[in-house]
Amino acid sequence: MIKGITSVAGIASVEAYEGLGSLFRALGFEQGRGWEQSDGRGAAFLAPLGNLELVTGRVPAAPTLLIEVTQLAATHDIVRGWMEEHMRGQDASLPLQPIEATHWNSRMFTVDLAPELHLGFWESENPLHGKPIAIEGDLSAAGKRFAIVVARWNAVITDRLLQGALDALYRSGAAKADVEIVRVPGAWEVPSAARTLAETKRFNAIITLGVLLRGETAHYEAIYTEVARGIGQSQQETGVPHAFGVLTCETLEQALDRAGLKAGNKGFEAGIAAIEMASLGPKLNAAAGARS
Ligand code: DLZ
Repeated sequence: MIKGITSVAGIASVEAYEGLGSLFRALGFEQGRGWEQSDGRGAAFLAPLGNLELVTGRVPAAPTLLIEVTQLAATHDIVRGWMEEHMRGQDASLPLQPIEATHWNSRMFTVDLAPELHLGFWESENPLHGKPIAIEGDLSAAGKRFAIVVARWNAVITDRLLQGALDALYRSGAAKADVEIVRVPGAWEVPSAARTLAETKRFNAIITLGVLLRGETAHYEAIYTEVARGIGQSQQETGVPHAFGVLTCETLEQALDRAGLKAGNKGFEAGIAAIEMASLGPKLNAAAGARS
């Protein structure tokens, strides 16, 4: 039932709030979905793992907000560089402590980034500590850019697929300005448009949508094979994830079932896959970097 833990830190000044956002992004936090109201706003920064620790007896002399990292010295350098730039002139002795050994087989440094924000950054001596069981993408589309290529042929169905894909993106936090929709004549044209978009490197993922009906297409298999191959090739050669939402159906009824009736909406599923893959790439690169 438990899904996650949120620690809320109130920041008194707007300047400090905005500055801290730049530091947390530089440290590699993933930006989550924020909020804004007339009397305040919030910015979320996501970490792959979290835990709530209850302590009794000897309480460790550590801040109550601890961030586990994989490269403590590099983290210390980033924090020091940021403080020198953002807190210059405020206090000659920066409230950044050196890295020290803890009594729990780790090394840690503490820092006061704001009067309300006392943090401890630490790294375990055991390289496997805190390692997630699997690396996987998350389902936040906030701050990511998507292109959707949708075929006009069989528009009664592809429009529903498009609505499904947009539903997935917007409900997962994508901004409307970050979603580009491109319409092409038919499924045959989907791969080349997807490739052109992917090559711009402006998008974190591409969603391809179309419907091929066996009865309507003389060389159904040949067309389908080329469309699937072209989309797959574009994904592999550009390195930009492409979600595959091109339906191949025997009948119109079958296609309708997959576009929001009996068998879900394949456009929605393609949208969710695109969101997940858009965040997986950076995580895989970060994991590879941490290992090297
Ligand atoms: C020509 C054609 C046919 C017969 N059937 C379909 C179909 O079921 N689904 C689809 O998306 N497109 C179809 N097309 C159009 C081709 O994909 C393509 O747009 C045209 O051949 C022009 O290149």
